[in-house]
Amino acid sequence: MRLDVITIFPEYLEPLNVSLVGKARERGLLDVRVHDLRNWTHDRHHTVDDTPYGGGPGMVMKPEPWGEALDAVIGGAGADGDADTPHGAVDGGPAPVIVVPTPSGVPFTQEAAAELAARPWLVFTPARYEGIDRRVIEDYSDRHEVREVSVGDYVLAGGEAPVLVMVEAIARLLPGVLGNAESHRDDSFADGSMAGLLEGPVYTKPPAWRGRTVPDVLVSGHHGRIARWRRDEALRRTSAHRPDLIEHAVPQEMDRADLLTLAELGWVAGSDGRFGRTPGAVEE
Ligand code: JDE
Repeated sequence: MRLDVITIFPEYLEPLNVSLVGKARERGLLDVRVHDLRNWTHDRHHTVDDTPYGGGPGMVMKPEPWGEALDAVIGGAGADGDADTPHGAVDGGPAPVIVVPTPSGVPFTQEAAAELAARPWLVFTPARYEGIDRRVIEDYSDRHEVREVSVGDYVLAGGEAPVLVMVEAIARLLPGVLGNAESHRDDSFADGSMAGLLEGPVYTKPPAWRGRTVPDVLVSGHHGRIARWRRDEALRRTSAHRPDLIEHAVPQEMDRADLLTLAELGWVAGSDGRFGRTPGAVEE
């Protein structure tokens, strides 16, 4: 997979040289190219921002540097030079997805990470100031797949940290990046028996630490009881931290023990076929 990042702070992307992403690059699984947006300015001050039309606080990123940078990185002719297939590929060559981090974007989820991990080429455009002139997103959307994506409901000073977040979530899904020891089949939000639930607690040696022992069931060797205990802990944690995930769960996909544990936590399946919390239910 090829990843391009266009930014006014290339040094902010240094973490892409280390750890999981850095190793994936060393092993030739990822081709990461970081570009300085100011290379595509022409004035002596390398200006990338200007005051907003209509007034108001802050500055907006000018369209011209972004247009020149994206044309240089992607190629100016469009994905396929064919107006009928705006997201097609050049002679079967790779079509990039342009990913724009913004708090106004579509939420970035594990599902979005998996979709993007299946694409051969991603181009990230992290913005500073109040964002990028809207015409840039409109213009590239005519010829390419452009995704405005939010990594959470808060406002950051720039899109570089969201790029680091997304690249790490995407890179670990690429074939050959994770070893067996760290495989992702049981992750919170991944498909599988724990799909849609948060992970429960984990323990390792020593068996006693500061007077605290490991739950007996985990050292019992009873694999069925261990699986049941983990599932109950996942349900408890999800109920406490993310009740919205329980509310959207499908009761038919729960087993009898799940329903018993959820009932202890105050959740009952309603006439609408979804879980609801009984008034005055206990949290833990
Ligand atoms: C991302 N959650 C928070 C980006 C922006 C077009 C392009 C970009 C007004 O403040 C911002 C901040 C950012 C940086 O990203 C985040 C973020 N997920 O803060 C834009 C606007 N228009 C604007």
